[in-house]
Amino acid sequence: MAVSKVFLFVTAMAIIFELATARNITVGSPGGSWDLQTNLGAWAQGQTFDQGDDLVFSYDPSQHDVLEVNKANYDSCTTSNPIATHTSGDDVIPLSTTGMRYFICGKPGHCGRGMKVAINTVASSGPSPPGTPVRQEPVTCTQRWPPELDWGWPSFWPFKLI
Ligand code: CU1
Repeated sequence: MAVSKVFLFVTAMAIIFELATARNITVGSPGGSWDLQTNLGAWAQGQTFDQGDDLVFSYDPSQHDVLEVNKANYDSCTTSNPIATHTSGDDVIPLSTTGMRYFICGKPGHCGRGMKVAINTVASSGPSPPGTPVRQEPVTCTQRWPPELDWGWPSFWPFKLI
């Protein structure tokens, strides 16, 4: 019994730790974006992408889109046969596995003008640095029913005996 409680506690702490360390990483931010002006290669060099983080592409969907492609198509800016196409302007891409992933803009000429980014996701490396936004999960409450049975008369009872 005591052992299983310890196990539950450790498991719960591990889950909480994972939630607290997963980050939303917006491409190009701060100071840039998924656009033609930002030096996305330099931006990616300065980032660490941990497994479990979310990659966010935030952009004007009338100007740009996001294609996930293989390395050959990334290198050659080939927009046909992408692995995935994202067009919402606020695309959240979970980095659920480690390794390289490649993203280019599918609009004519944009990839060739530098709108491309290669993301190297690594195994989670521990706590986020201070000031890094954490993902908030909704809190759910469990309510006992009936709620007032434990302590006395139900509140709808018209008379108090004492
Ligand atoms: Cu673009």
